[in-house]
Amino acid sequence: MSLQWYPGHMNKARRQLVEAMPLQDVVIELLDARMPAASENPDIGLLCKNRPCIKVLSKADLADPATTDAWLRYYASERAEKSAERPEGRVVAIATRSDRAAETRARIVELCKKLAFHPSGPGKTVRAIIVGIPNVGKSTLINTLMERKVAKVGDEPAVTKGQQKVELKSGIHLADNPGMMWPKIENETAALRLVLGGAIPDSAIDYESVALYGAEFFMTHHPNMLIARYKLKQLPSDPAALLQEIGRRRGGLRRGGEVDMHKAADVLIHDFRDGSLGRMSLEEPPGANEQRLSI
Ligand SMILES: Nc1nc2c(ncn2[C@@H]2O[C@H](COP(=O)(O)OP(=O)(O)OP(=O)(O)O)[C@@H](O)[C@H]2O)c(=O)[nH]1
Ligand SMILES: [Mg+2]
Repeated sequence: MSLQWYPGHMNKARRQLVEAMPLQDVVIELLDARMPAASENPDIGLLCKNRPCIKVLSKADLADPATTDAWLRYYASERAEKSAERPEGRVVAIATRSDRAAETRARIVELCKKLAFHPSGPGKTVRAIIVGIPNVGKSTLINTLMERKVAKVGDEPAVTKGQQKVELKSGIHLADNPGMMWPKIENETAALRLVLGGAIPDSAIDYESVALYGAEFFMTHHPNMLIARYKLKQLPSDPAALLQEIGRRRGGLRRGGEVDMHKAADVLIHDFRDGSLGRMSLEEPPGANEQRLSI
């Protein structure tokens, strides 16, 4: 199975990114801290590879803290290897969370100035561009950096449809971009994770299969979170049985007692997305305990 979701405004956003790139000093690429690999758009990587990049692991408040630290160590060692051969494309990674706005602001401004590609000098304007997949928190970051709401934010993919430019108090010129996917997502696991995390509309893929994937992952790696959240006496025998149980306990029963599986899927997926199940990561960095998190 491969997944295609590439609405027209993303084509336009891609063209704008190609045009804007030669003027940029720094790229700020947002990745979802719960799934940094699945949320890394290879197309964006190619378009931005000759510019210094701040990889921002957003939504770190929803991810497992130890796994996020492992990802930061991974990017730091990768950077050490790559920066020798490609100094213009240096990479720095930081993790951000919505409840640490002041820290995020200070760190990003400092890094933008430090990494700026074009020669700096008195009065020189630093230009930075924010890129990433849909719903990863780009516009939220713009608002955090501006210290007020200038960009529309929403908990669904493709809220931002056009480029928006702002100037920070520090003098940095910043451009927000619409979330960009790539034309065809070949990796089925990555596609399931992206829908589970909310980067792709629920309608783009069979919703129940996403919930079944999530159910299997949570049963394998976080059984105690499921038991606590749904007040289960024991773990059901398989993912479908878990959805049945959630449906019965959370108002997903149709007349006649049959479980509405779509409703049950909705409950599980949203409990993951908003952190109600608990803080968890779906991926570990290559070489770490990769096997531990795979199903
Ligand atoms: N928990 C948590 N939620 C966040 C964080 N950053 C953003 N969000 C939420 O994620 C959702 C998407 O945020 P946006 O800033 O609109 O995302 P975007 O990348 O601009 O999305 P598009 O414009 O659709 O590409 C919103 O509900 C935000 O409140 C974060 O650090 N932690
Ligand atoms: Mg946006």
